[in-house]
Amino acid sequence: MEVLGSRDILNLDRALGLYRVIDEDGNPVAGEPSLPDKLLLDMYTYMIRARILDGWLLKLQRMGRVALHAPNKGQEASAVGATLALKREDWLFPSYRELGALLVRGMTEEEILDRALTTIDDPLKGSDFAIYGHRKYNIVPAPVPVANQIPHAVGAALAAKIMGDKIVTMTFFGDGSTSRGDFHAGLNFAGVFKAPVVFVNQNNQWAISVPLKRQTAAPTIAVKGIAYGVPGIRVDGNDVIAVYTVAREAVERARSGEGPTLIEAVTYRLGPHTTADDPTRYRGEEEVKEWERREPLRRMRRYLISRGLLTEEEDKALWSEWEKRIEETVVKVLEKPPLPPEVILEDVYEEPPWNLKEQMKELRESIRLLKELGIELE
Ligand SMILES: Cc1ncc(C[n+]2csc(CCOP(=O)(O)OP(=O)(O)O)c2C)c(N)n1
Ligand SMILES: [Mg+2]
Repeated sequence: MEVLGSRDILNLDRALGLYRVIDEDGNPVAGEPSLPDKLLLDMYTYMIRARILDGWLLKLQRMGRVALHAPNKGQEASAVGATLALKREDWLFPSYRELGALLVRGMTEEEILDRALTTIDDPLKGSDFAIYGHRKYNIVPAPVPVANQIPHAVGAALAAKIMGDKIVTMTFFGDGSTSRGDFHAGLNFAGVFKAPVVFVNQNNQWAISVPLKRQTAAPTIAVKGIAYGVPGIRVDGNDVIAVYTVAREAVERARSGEGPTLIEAVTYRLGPHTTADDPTRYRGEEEVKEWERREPLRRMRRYLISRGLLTEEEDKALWSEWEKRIEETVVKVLEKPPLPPEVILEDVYEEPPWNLKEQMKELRESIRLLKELGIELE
């Protein structure tokens, strides 16, 4: 009897290794990658945009304008590289730390800021149970409970397969999320039914204060896929070209009916878990410094310059162009009015039932009375 039937699925080398295209200093590891120049420059630009926007969200939280932010710094390559492998009609099921992925899907800085500041244009109308998402770009809102998005992505992929739609779903989740049942149920289901889904694990070494070695005794996260019949590929998550290359292969595999892939993108969260966290309480400075040296933007910049696709001057211009554009967007969004209070009763049912209609009437009456009394609503 043949055991599992596929040598590819059992490819332990890929699940235990670390695929790289450029090294930590931006030098090609094994020959020049054969990707179009424009794509390489786009990868870098998306990462710059994600880095600048991330910095603003942090500042806006400190200014009391954003409730909470999960910093992305250091993880831009995984989010940007993986999502660039998708097509417009595919669906993304992100977590809360993938600004770059939202940008690649087409969401603008303005839309992301509208969400974070819950302005009148917030695409999720103030919902507290979701983080980022946008129907227009096939981005399903990231749920607050970690890993819930994994079975969602599997279910959507299976539905597409049953309906004959040639779409692929991609989901992001952290290392800590692999300890939840949703990860295991999701992978098992996807493996059995060959769901067209790409699992992207952002292994950033920490789940708040829990280090990877307390999360699992397995040598890698990627190896976990093998037991479910899902190929696992471990990739340098700070090498945007490497992430894109393996994601493109996984997306093609899914689209051609061969089933799911688990990608482990090895990366590092350089900032705090969220704006409510102090990482100096649980990890040393040395470790952070070590990973700062490996951060994805510096190495891609070095690679592009050494390949002659970018000059030092062009690089500076690119940064200042986006710094200016994003600052202008922040100013614009800060001036927008907040969501009206009525949204708390909207979007629950397509047609509101009698009790919600009654509550809406009462709410409007209260708002009117408060206004009459000259009391401002925040
Ligand atoms: C089911 C559930 N348990 C606990 C939490 C609280 N929580 C939020 S983020 C987080 C850590 C997640 O770590 P990881 O999956 O590695 O993602 P990272 O934050 O590192 O990107 C925890 C425990 C939660 N949101 N949901
Ligand atoms: Mg983590």
